[in-house]
Amino acid sequence: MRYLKVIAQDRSGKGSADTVHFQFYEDDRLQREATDADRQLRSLGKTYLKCVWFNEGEGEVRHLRIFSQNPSADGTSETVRLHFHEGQKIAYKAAAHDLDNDGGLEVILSSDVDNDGRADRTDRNRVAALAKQFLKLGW
Ligand SMILES: [Ca+2]
Ligand SMILES: [Ca+2]
Repeated sequence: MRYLKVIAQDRSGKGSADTVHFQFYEDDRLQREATDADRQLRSLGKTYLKCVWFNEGEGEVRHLRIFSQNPSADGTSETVRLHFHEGQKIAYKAAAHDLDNDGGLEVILSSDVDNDGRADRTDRNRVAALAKQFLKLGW
């Protein structure tokens, strides 16, 4: 199974994340690493920073694992799942579904993904943006 691991870090100790790392995994083996200097990953990194799920210093305990599922195996992705991890534990999750397989995401399941204390439309927009930006990578 393939997934993308996204890690944000507050390396300068200013109380907000300043660094985003990306690790592409296949069957739990690291295939490729990248940063948000990679043009393809810049907007995904920006959206992820808005979720305020980051580590102090160079920690990696908090991270996002994002992957797609295609139950009908027709070559297009029907579901994108987002697991916000605290170590091996999933702290919270979100998902985006393309029900009619037209490339648009009709159903967004989301809690307070950006950790501002409210679960609202902004959270669903962030999940939709992360899902779309992830699908563009074709991973
Ligand atoms: Ca659709
Ligand atoms: Ca929120």
